[in-house]
Amino acid sequence: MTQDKTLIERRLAVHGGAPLSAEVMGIVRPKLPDLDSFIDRFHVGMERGQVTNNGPALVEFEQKLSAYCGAPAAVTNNGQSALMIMLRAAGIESGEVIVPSYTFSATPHAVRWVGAHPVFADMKNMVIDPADVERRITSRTVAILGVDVYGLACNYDALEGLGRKHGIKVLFDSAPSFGTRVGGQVVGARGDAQIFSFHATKAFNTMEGGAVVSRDPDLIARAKALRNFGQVRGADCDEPGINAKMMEISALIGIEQLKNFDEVVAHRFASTEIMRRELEPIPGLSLTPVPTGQLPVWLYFPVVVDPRAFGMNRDLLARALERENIHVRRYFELPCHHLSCYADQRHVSLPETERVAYNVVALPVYNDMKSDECKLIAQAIREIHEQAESVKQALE
Ligand code: T4K
Repeated sequence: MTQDKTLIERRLAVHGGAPLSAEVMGIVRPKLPDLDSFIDRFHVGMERGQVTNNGPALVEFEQKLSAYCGAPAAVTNNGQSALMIMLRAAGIESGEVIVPSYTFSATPHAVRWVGAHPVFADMKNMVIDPADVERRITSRTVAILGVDVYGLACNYDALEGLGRKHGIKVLFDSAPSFGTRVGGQVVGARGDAQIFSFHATKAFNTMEGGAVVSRDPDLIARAKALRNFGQVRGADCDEPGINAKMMEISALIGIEQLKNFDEVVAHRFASTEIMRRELEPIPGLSLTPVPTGQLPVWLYFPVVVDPRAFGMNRDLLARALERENIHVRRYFELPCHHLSCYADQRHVSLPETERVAYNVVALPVYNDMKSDECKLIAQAIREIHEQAESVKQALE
């Protein structure tokens, strides 16, 4: 039996075989529109000399974005500035804001930058756990800032309910989830406001970019002033703002990206469903369930590894995959309560956050992913599991 098995087993790259993927599969494969689709309009802007400061492309992109999300939008130069502006425009300048620890550092940093204090809550099924949020609400709490980790929308209904019950703001850092649908509706108009990132690593890519979206027109008017130094009437400012204006070139790219973005979202979701089907039978892997009625854009596809059942920990799996030319990431390998700048909360109890953060691998998902690529990733993981003992020996 053993001999037969050896005969059919592919020689893994860690054992000196050829990598399963001939080409390097990076963690992202950014997709930008064809230059020809917007270069004429860019030339016109260049000739006029207007390349930023609320130019015609920005105005058009903002209108189209609002229509897509079903709520007014203020476009910015990146997701981090959108976050800071959203918090300020929602009146958050002090007090405590409850955030997940399992997120990119940008989330709690923005809270600190506006003068408030992040309080970390635990997670469930990849996103902030509303039950743990409620346990952490005190008289000092001014807002909840949920995060749509990996493009999976957090539990908007439950968090909005907590906001109403306790009289606090509910905001969403939806940096990775532009295009995700909940109940058939593209996200953007939930809570008091949401933000998005259009960074080059995101499914919706304007090179750098972001947006604040809210049903509250006053909040959006304030956000638009804040992104332009706070200016409201000519040079006059009601409050100090920053420079968070998007350049015309990014807005032109955004207009093009919007044209087929629903198809992109559906394709990314379908790609992850292929991976889910292929990975599900492999022992020791947990895949995040998608809540009923949600169509996530899935920025990456997270897989949580149980080292005992899988045969090795996620660090070794990541290294073995890299040898096969498949690059994965350990997002967010340092949960935010373990960052030095939040050392005051280092000992807070967040068991699910720690379990996921130290055992997860984020698999690549591309706008133009081929089904063969999805199967290849799953095949590599299955084979590494099947030869776990010798892979460990080769790597350790
Ligand atoms: N809130 C949340 C929850 C977020 O996740 C983020 C950002 C924000 C707020 C703030 O939004 P922005 O201000 O960024 O708009 C990335 C991104 O820089 C960051 O946008 C993202 N989240 C974060 C989770 O990840 P890195 O450190 O992973 O990027 P890097 O440079 O290692 O690149 C990753 C891969 O992408 C590499 O293999 C190279 C490739 N790549 C990268 C860039 C920049 C390209 O192929 N082309 C490129 O232009 O941070």
